[in-house]
Amino acid sequence: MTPSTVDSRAETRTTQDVVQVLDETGERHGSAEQDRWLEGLDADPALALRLYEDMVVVRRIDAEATALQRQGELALWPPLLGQEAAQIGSGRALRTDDFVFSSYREHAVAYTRGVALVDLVRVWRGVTASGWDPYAVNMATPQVIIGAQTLHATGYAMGVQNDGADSVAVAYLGDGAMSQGDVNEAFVFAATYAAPVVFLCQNNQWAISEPVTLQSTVPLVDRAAGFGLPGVRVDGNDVLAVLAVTREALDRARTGGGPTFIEAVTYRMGPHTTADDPTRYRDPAELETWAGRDPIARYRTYLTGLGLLTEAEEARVQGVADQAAAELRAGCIALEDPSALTIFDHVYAEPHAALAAERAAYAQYLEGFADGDEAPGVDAPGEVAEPGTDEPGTGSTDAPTGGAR
Ligand SMILES: Cc1ncc(C[n+]2csc(CCOP(=O)(O)OP(=O)(O)O)c2C)c(N)n1
Ligand SMILES: [Mg+2]
Repeated sequence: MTPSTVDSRAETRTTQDVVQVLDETGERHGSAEQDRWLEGLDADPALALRLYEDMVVVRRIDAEATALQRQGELALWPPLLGQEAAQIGSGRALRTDDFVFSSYREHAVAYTRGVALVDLVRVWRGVTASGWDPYAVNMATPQVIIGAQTLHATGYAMGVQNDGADSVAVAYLGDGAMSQGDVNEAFVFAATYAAPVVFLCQNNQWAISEPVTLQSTVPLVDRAAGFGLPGVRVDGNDVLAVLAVTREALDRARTGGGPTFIEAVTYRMGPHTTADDPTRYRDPAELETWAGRDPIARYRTYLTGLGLLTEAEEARVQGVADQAAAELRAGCIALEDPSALTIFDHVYAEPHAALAAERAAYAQYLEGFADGDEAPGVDAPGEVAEPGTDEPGTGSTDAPTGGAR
């Protein structure tokens, strides 16, 4: 297939159509309308620096998790590299009582919700079916079924509406998800019920090896109007612009104005997952173009220009990032393998005869091995032993659930 370029048809709009506060050089020239949503931030240097720290820390966590996968400690990891501003800018706009329904790449959003670092990797290590308690952080665990979370968010938002509360559901989705039936159904329900939900689409230009031009021949944001959703296209590599448009959309939802669709234009700088090799389908020049739009670099330039980001502060932030990476690694490696029989634990809420029989049969099978529980395929992630041997195989790169490619 032909690699797409950033100038492809769905990307031909000018920057005038894209909300931007900081340009690629880190210069600020937002409008009064955007500045209205950034007032608190402008008055609070600590918050401005916090956004920087967040982005640096999540990039570091992401790099560490990628390394852990390469070292066989995780079965799979979907990197967020390049999408830090889209995730931190939106995540930090939320209130604690808002509820997030994400896809599988939103590690930075999870970080803003207070998800423990080790909980980010549990599921990717294959030691649990779900990484954390959604109600403890008001964020559902990662959804691998493309687009399904948009329906969950819309249903949740309709519930909030019925309760008379003013919290908001936020659904994160990708450019590829825009072609899913579920997503289009969610848009219809959200619009017609004026549900308090924000759809945040990170258009990272790719759905595995398919360019966004195969999802749409017009900018994704233009789809919103057809559903009756207000739509906004934002520079997803501009943390301040993303914060501003998300705050505005949340305010609309809280005050009875219904849903909003946000297209955050960004770029997946790494592979789709650690099982993917983007050099097979992507033009290196495209990566270079987007590297020049790096979300952290431009914000660093901006803060440095304001005198907020001193060398001492930069060193402190790097220290926080290194500490987070060390915590993630230590937590990951200390995770214990569950008993293979726990796979049957949460299939049904009530006891089920057929499942009990399957469980008994599997238990008997496991007893046939000298070390009981240690049947092939339940060793450390990434090591798949051949039946009847203790030798690790070539290493599985599939998702624990076989879901995310
Ligand atoms: C319903 C469904 N169809 C197909 C897949 C396989 N799949 C996994 S990721 C992916 C691409 C999704 O791309 P996008 O929505 O742009 O999100 P991104 O990975 O870029 O964050 C596909 C097709 C899936 N997980 N679920
Ligand atoms: Mg995508």
